[in-house]
Amino acid sequence: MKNFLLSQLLRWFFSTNHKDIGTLYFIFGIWSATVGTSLSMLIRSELSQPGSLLGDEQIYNVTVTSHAFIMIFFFVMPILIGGFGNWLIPLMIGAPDMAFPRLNNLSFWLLPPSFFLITSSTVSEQGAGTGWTVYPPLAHNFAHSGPAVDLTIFSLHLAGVSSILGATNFISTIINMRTSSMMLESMPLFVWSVLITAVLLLLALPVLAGAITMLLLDRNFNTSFFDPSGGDPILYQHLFWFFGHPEVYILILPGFGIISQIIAHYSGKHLVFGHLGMVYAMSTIGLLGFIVWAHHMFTVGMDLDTRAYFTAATMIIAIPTGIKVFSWLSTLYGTEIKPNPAMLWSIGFISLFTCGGLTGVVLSNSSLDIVLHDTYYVVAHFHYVLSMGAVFAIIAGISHWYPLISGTTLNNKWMISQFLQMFLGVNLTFFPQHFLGLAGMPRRYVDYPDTFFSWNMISSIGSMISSLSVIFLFFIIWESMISQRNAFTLIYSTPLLEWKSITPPPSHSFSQLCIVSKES
Ligand code: HAS
Ligand code: CU
Repeated sequence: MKNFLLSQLLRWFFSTNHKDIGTLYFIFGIWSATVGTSLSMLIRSELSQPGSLLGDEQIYNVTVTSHAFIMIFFFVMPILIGGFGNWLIPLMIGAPDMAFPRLNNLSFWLLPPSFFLITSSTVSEQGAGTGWTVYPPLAHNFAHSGPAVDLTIFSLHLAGVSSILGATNFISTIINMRTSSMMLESMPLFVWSVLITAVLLLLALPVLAGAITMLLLDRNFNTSFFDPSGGDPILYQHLFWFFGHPEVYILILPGFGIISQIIAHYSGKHLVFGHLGMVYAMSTIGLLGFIVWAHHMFTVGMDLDTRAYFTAATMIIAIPTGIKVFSWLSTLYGTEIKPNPAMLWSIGFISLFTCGGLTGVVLSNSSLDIVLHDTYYVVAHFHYVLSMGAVFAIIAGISHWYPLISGTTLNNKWMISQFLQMFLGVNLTFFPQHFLGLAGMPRRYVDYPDTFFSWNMISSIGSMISSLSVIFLFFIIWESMISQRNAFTLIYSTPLLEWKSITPPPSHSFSQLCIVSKES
């Protein structure tokens, strides 16, 4: 028994193996997802009808704040980059492990303390009700006294260090450890997506770290960087969004990569239409992501020229994103689409992400945004690209690679019905929020006038349907584990591009990881 415990301790706590660390990220991310979803249910319960449920505005704001932080930093990022990235990148480029395995271990183990700090913040004094943007002066010590905001800042510091270390590891691995015949341009699109994401992380996160450290100094050491009397609160917004906008592409790019792999696979074409174009599209999105940040700040009193610039620059991102969407569709063109779970989630991703992207283009018009800023229209926009973009990509990836990761298979019929249920749930939740936003319902408010009742009630019912469908997903995963249907895993290499190298790729350099279960 003692030996068993010791071996488990060595395997999981001190692990340097990319698959074990990937598994830890998955477990941690799924755990965080349950916490984040619970918080979202609290929000939707409060808003299901006018009047007060929680009975306290600050508690509501703390709930919204930690919902956002947990979903972004402890669910989507760990699963997409830590989980899928760790599991798949070394396999896809034919490397034995990540470049710095012990650093990889550290990247993961910084997250649980970070999570501990964010949860501590919610129960310290009145909690941090600042929203995930942590804007001063609300986040200053005269509006949020007590340790809650400081704990939030420390949590972000740790999560940031974890991500920066992870990013350096991915960049080093992908640049240096590819099998000798794998040229950069022939790398699988998921690998490309993680490489670009890692570069974004490396450039954006230090700016966030700087901004929140300045805020920490303001709060505790009498500096006045962001103090309205003497300092400049708008400076904080610039710094935050210089990180914040690239961050939204950090959340979606690995999802793009996953969808590309799945569509290439199930279309039977092995390659996405316009492989190289996809690489350029993702790089362009990454690059442009750094020069559009002030579209989050149109209402701060910018001059017209600046507004015109940020509107135009933002709109241009629709072009590379359109290239991606139309390349996926062109890949699917002429193929027979069998209704399997991974494909359903991918097609759901393409259609709903596009809806969210289009409302983004609406918001990028500064004159419209002056009206729509801080309304539920924005909430609808970002949940279409996140809850139905990033989350659909995650579930698509789980459906596709579950047999590789677990060695067992999921029940396909249940997965399809779970998809239909969740598709209904999320659309019912977030589509009405466009109407609420257009009608002027502000975000981050605990209550609303009676006129907004119907759409809010429908939204809350939708959220219940999607939560139930998530529980169904957990049941399906549990069932696959107890039934132990062994996946017959076949990992084979497919010619990615016409390999331009003189030597044929060695057998361990898979461009595509593919699983054929016994059932199919
Ligand atoms: Fe966004 C706010 C604009 C993509 C996430 N976004 C947010 C927030 C989040 C978020 C979390 O300009 C709220 C932050 C907060 O807490 O305050 N967003 C865009 C634009 C895009 C975009 C233009 N967002 C994302 C992605 C996210 C994300 C991806 C995460 C995964 N977003 C905004 C703006 C705000 C904003 C404003 C601030 C609002 C405010 O007031 O606070 C683009 O990257 C989307 C490109 C995708 C498409 C769809 C596919 C393209 C096709 C090609 C043809 C389309 C064309 C356009 C030519 C466009 C199919 C024609 C246009 C028509 C309308 C017909
Ligand atoms: Cu943005």
